[in-house]
Amino acid sequence: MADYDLIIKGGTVATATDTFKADIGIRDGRIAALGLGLDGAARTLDATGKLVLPGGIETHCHIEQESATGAMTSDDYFSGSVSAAFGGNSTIVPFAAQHRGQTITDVIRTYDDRAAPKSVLDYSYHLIVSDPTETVLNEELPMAFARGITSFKVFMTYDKLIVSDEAMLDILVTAKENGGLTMVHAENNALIKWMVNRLIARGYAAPKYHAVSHPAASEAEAIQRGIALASFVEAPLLFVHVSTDAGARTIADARMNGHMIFGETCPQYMFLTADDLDRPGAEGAKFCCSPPLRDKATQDVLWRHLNAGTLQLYSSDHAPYRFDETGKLSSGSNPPFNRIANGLPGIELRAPLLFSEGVTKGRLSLNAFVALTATNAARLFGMQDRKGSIAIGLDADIAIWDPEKKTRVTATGMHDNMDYTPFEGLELTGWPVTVLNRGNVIVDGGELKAERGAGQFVKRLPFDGTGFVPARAPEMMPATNFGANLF
Ligand code: DUC
Ligand code: ZN
Ligand code: ZN
Repeated sequence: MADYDLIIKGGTVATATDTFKADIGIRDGRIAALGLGLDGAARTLDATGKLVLPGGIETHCHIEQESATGAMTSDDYFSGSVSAAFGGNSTIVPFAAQHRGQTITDVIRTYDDRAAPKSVLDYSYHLIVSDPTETVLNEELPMAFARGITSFKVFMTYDKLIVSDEAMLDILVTAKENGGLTMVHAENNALIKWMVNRLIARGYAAPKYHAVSHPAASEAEAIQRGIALASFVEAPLLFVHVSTDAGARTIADARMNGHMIFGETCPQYMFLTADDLDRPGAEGAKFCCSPPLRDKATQDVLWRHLNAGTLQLYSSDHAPYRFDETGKLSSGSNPPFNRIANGLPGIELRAPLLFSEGVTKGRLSLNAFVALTATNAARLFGMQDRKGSIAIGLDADIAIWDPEKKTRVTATGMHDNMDYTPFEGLELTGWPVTVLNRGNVIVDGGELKAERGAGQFVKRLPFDGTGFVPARAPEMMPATNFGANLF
């Protein structure tokens, strides 16, 4: 009998901390051995000249999700997970959205029904909580955490999703007490609404005014407020899709002060700018997302924040709405900016964009790339016992990258259910040519090898933040409890 089911031979392995030559022996879906000259497998993959990296973990994507205004994303759990797999990912964590009036139990059941028969990748969900009733806070969220769904997102903007500051405090405390991690969309609702109303009233309705209506000040203020609330109750808080220098610097400052504050940014803020919203006709609608695209100076500064560790996550925020009446043009062929579905597709390009622009061009180390695309997500979202690195005992979730492979991005080359890509025409160097999930080859040589529904639900651990929570000097411990058991 063979010692291993599969050996990946001759590659250069990289983790978030180390780069070394090793073969990888895989047995029963897990990494069983690492070493040179491994032998005795039913099957061998030759990785000579290739990089052998942990499979990506995409923890910010919207798949088979209704928005608060009723629009359905174009990708379901099959096309979304397939596209993610072709982009070097082994695990996805999309959102399971509660709309007001829905119970969390129903939401989870709905998403289980959507994901289990279709996902080719292992998956979990973050809940979106828009209706934090007493039952949700005291019964349903603790129940979801116990089921291994240990993170959820709340919104500081959008009338149909926004939670008040008081509700946010309740939510943060509930998460803290039950081992959950709160994620937040931080933009100032009043400022955006005020801008939208004035712009539309004065006839400034073209897509480019979407960026004008969501100024950097809106993000900066909401991040400051979110930090004030979270640090007051000493709860961890993750700011998603950070798009401004002011926002990122506020996060860096909070971390410097020892608060459990984390940040994520996305490829659209690093590779596109608000100028893309000013393309002819309605084309700019393809680039409407919130927070909006910014400018070249912000791109440069976000690279620095990624390298400096201010932002631990880099996610696609894949929110696929087609450029037709089902998506971007649901309010007509020339919609005002405030009636365009918010979001860009990009789940397949997330890691290749960062590899090409970061690793290939020398702006990011290979180990930082691994941390940003896999390891940090595993640790922040409670999957570190199974995923996010290459080590004996972990799931054999692996992406084999050809660092020389050149790809010209086209919409038709993508495997999602979209009719455009905002990254059309970019020339990339480096691509994940073979992808494994729990030892099974799911993508190889440009072909899908996985069965629909082969992915499994990942029961995640409570948030613990080991290695991520900033060190805090004892004199900086806030004296907020005043001896009473308030939170
Ligand atoms: N927030 C997201 O995270 N994605 C799409 C739109 C939004 O508001
Ligand atoms: Zn958001
Ligand atoms: Zn999103």
